Order: sequence, then C-alpha cells, then structure tokens
Amino acid sequence: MTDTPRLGARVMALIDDLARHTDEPGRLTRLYLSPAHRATAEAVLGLMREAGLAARIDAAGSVVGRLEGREPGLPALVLGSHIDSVVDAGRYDGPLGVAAGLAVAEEVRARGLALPFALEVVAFGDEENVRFPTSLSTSKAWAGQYKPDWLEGRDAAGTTLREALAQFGGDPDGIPALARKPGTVAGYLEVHIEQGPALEAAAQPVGVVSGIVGLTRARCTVTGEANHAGTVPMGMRRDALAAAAEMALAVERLGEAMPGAVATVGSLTVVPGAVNVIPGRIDFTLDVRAAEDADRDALFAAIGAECRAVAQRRGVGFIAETFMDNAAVALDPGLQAALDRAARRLGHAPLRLASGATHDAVAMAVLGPAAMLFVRCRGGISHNPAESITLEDADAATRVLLGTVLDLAGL
Ligand code: HGY
Ligand code: MN
Ligand code: MN
Ligand code: MN
Repeated sequence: MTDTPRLGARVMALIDDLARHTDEPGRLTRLYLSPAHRATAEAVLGLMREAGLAARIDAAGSVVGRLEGREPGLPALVLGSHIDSVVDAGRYDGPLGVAAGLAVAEEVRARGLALPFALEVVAFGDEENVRFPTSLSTSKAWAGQYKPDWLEGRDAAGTTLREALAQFGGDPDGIPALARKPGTVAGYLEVHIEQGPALEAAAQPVGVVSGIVGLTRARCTVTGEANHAGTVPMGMRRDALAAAAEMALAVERLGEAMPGAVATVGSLTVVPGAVNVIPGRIDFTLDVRAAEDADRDALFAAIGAECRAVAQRRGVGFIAETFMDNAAVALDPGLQAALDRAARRLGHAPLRLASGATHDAVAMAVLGPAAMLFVRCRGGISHNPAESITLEDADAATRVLLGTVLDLAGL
C-alpha cells in the first residue's frame, strides 16, 4: 500500500480551494466567463506558476500551464479537465481532473524528472456549455473546431459571448490562433468523477473509460397564442405550455423505448410567464445521447416528428435548431492500456466503462490519443451539490495518473 494519501490530500485541498469561487452565494455555480470563473482561473494560474509551470490564461478563458521535457518544444502530454460548472453544482465535476493534473506536475517537478515529452496542465473554461448556445472550450479551439459566429450567441441576460469574453479579459480575435499544429499534442489524459453508480457497485476506486457517447443538442420553440387566462374558453386556446408538456412526455417515452439511449428536456422557459396569461411561447432544450450514432439519429428524428405532430394537432408552431452534434468517441487503446497497467500496479482491478457524459476529451481526441480515468463518486450523484468522492479515491486516482505518466515516459 502506498504511504499516507499525500497526493489525495493535495488534490482535495486544491478542489476545496477552488470551490470557494461561485457566482451564487450559498451554492456552487461557476458559468463560463463569469466573475467566479475569472477568480478560479486566476487561482489556477497562480498554482501552476508556483508549481514551476509556464502558465497563462488563454484568449478563450482557459488556463494552460507547461513544464518542458528533457528538451524544449517537445510534443505535450496534456492533463486536465474543466473549471466551469453547471448551476448548483458539485465541486468535483471538472476540478478533480485539474487538481490531479496539477498534483502530478508538482510531483514530476519535485522529483526533477526530465520526461521525453512536455507536460501540460489545462483548466478548460467552457465544457458544460450552460451559459452560451455553443461551448467555446479551448479544447475545441485547439482542435480547430471554433467558428466565429459562436461569438454572437447570447446568454439568458442577452449578453453576447463576444461581450462576455471582452469583459472577462479574453481576446475574441485571438481564438483562431489557438488551433494547435498537428503533432504538438502527444496525448491527453483526463481524470473525472464517474457521475454514475458502476464503480461504487463494483467496489473499485477507478475505471478506464472505454468511450464517450454521441450527443445531439437542440433549442426548441413552441409558438401558441398569449391570451387572457380568464376569458378564453379551454377549447379555443393555443396554449404553448400544454403543447410543450405533451412534447416533453413524448421525449421521455421515446427515450425509454430506445435501448442505451437517453433524452432530456433540461431547461424550459415560459413566455410571458404570468399567472393570468395563457403561455404564448415556450423555449426548451433537448439533449439526446446514445452509444450508437445511428440510434441517436433515429431517436432525435422520432422526437422531432412527434413534436411536429403534437404542434399540428394543437395548432401551435414548433421549430428545433440543433446546436451540438457530437459523434460517439472511441478513446485511445494505448493510453487506456497505460492507465490500466498503472491501476493494476497499485492493486486495483479497473473496470472498463462507457461515459454517458461528454467531456473535453471529445475534442482532444481529434488532436491525438486521448483517454479518461473515472473515479468512484458516492451514489453516482453529480450535477448536484451532494456530489462527493473520498480522500482515498482521490489519492488512488492521482497515483494512477502519475504512474501512467511515468509509464509513458518509460520510467
Ligand atoms: O453534459 C455533459 O455530459 C457534461 O457534463 N457537460
Ligand atoms: Mn465534467
Ligand atoms: Mn458536467
Ligand atoms: Mn387584465
């Protein structure tokens, strides 16, 4: 058994330190380019520099630190995850991977190791894609996926991504230059909470991710007729909310009918939203995922057809605008094997398990070999303040990550 969970204690302390930064007192909400994101990015920047990494906050608001290998300019093994969160979030989704990467970089430096690759640690700024229509995570900019029209997307308050980036101190014009030249990324390893029950059920602290499900996201609008709640007979209404409710139930029913798939209406806004006005418009989001891309496409099409049928029957309008369409990603067998070896050397029997959540690893897999290590989380709970992991599991995961880096370095 290893000595005291020193690395785990470092990781948990870093996570607790970053958890202080929230945009909403009393709960953890840290949306992309918010003041809390800025404070967190600056805290991570300081930690990276203290660890001896050459670090900066990049044009898109992510924090990137680099430790050169045995000679300058080598391709980088990138460790990290994201520091943005969902609303009323847990503190481990994202920061665990950043803290584990930082702890490993600190250990490599403390041991004075000269690796055959550079080591980069990254804290991506917009993995969750909660604030703006399109997620502008640096992983996408690195992979050359960035599109300038993303800057015109607006958040719920009507602020454009361009305005928010300028307020944050980012550089909209500097984003295209973030695209990384081929060969500059030797690999990407992300430690992340499982956000599911499998590792707890298997009594294992860590698991190697086999692949990441494909995902389609759309913004839907139902257009009825706002009218007086007291004077319009029930049979003469074009109630957008009643129609949307029927659509949401269809999403649930069709999602259940497709094995291995999930479908969610995550947000819904009633317009105008007054007690005595029949809802005239509903905006809702759709998130459809499946292990097989053909299943996801079929489910998404079935949902669209059902929503249009409901709209027809009820005399309301319906439009859906797809804003994300990620194919399923198979992760790199070589890196998966290295994670597996490191875990077994530490006495674990790591599961192989698919990720129902999406991650920055999807874009990073475009740049080079990418792999993920899942960490057991209590009750599988995530996207919830009850999200939690143990010190021992944080230690186990960080030691597996360190062991993998040393394995890849031939040490
Ligand atoms: O939605 C997801 O799967 C991730 O948490 N962003
Ligand atoms: Mn995450
Ligand atoms: Mn998440
Ligand atoms: Mn009135």
